[in-house]
Amino acid sequence: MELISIIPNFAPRSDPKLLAKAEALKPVLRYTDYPAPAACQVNGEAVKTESLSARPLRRGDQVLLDFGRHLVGRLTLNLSAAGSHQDAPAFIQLDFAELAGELTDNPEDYHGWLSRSWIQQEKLHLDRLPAEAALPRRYAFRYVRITVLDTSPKYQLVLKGARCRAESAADWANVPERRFPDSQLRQIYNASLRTLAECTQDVLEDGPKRDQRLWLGDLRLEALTSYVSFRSMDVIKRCLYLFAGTRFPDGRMSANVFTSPEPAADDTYLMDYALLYPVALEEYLAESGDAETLGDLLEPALEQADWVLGHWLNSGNTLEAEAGRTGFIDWSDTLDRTAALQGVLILSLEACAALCGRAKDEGRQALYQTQAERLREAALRHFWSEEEKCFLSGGQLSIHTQVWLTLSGVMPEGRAGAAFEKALELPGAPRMATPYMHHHYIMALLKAGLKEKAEAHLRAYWGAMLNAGADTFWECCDPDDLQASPYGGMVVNSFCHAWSCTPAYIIDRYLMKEESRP
Ligand code: RAM
Repeated sequence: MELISIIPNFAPRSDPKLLAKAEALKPVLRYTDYPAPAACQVNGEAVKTESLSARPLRRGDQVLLDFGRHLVGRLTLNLSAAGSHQDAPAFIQLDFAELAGELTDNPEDYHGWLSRSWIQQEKLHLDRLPAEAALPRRYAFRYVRITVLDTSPKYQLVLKGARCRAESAADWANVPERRFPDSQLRQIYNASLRTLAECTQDVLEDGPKRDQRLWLGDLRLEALTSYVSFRSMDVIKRCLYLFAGTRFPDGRMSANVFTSPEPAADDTYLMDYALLYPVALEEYLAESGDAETLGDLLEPALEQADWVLGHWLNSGNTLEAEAGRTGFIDWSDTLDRTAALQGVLILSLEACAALCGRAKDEGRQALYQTQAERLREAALRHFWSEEEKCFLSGGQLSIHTQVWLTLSGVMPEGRAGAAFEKALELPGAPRMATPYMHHHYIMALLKAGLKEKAEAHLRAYWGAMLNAGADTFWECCDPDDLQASPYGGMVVNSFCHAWSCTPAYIIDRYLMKEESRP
């Protein structure tokens, strides 16, 4: 499934008042300096980093620095020359990697549908040594490999030091103290907060390696996790204003927003992402009780559900089969998304009702509630197969459909567990590809009262990333195929990705016992 939308002459509709509020909420970034690690590798051999001053580097030499943790920031190298006079520029290449495995891939071999320019690589000429080479671009990495492309027969390059100035808007002082029953849960919790902290920048980015911008589905999950940890309320509010402030000309919200040079909606619409906006707004208001935001964002939020009702609902109160093409749900080429989207729509309508309730608009509150109920009844009638004892979408059985129709309250009492198992075990059924989908699967297990299964799945799925050496959680993970990528090559996958940060939320809100919260 390639997600490339290009609408010729697309001109987003902007609301200067909302965008001005978003601008005023820009966070102040916090900076932390990390020196080069004490040990590194030169041409594969472990050495003390301080010994590099006495180890001149020649053409082809490679230094590998492992900063010991994931960083989002800017690198500075301290370089000098040894030997005779520097008679030619030094020429070096830097490769940045979140996972060590990325360094073995050759960027030239990537032929997928995303831009190769996301691969974190830099080539530098150094005309005069000694020099402090401060790289202007921000990178997301733990490992940096420096390759000497050339010096000259007269002189060698000396790496005297390296440091990274890391940046994030997350405030660790806000994270409450927690006690964990075992080290696996503690490690999962910590890695999920590191993931969120690295994504908490000028906006809540989807991934600091790629795409470095605001995606609606990711934002909602980041916000939920932030409520139990950093409580970056202004950044969350800023993101909600950005989505409302720049939209499709017909009022629909874009799936993602560019923030530079000016905020601008992308010409990509994903129905489920837009429908989750009222949900995200309701969740923000439940946390903040911020009346000004309700006043500003209520109508843009309601418009998202209204648009779908007006364009895609048939007389039987189910979404047209074609509507499935406009949604995301998960990376999958074969997934029939219509029934899952009906579930998202129901949740969206419920959120719209709650928002109207907050605004004391009882009339519209009742209308949205009735509509949600009608869609729920219709979904059960239309998608439930009594023969299969699960939901089918376009005749297809998938875990995705079961999950969203459980989250939206359509799944008949006591049937979820068997339906989930059947969908997960059916050979050839669409598999869950992303932590985004695994998050919703866990939430559906919890909603169905299957708490032990939810915890076991959280441990197995996010634990698999930790076992594979993750510091931060990934954009895609198939524990049976760690090389899997929806983009035609793992080298462009992001290994610190917003929608993977939710274990801390799930642990804190659903799995942790009271006595673990001192
Ligand atoms: C990707 C990003 C983002 C996601 C969309 C659908 O390009 O990784 O996180 O929300 O796809």
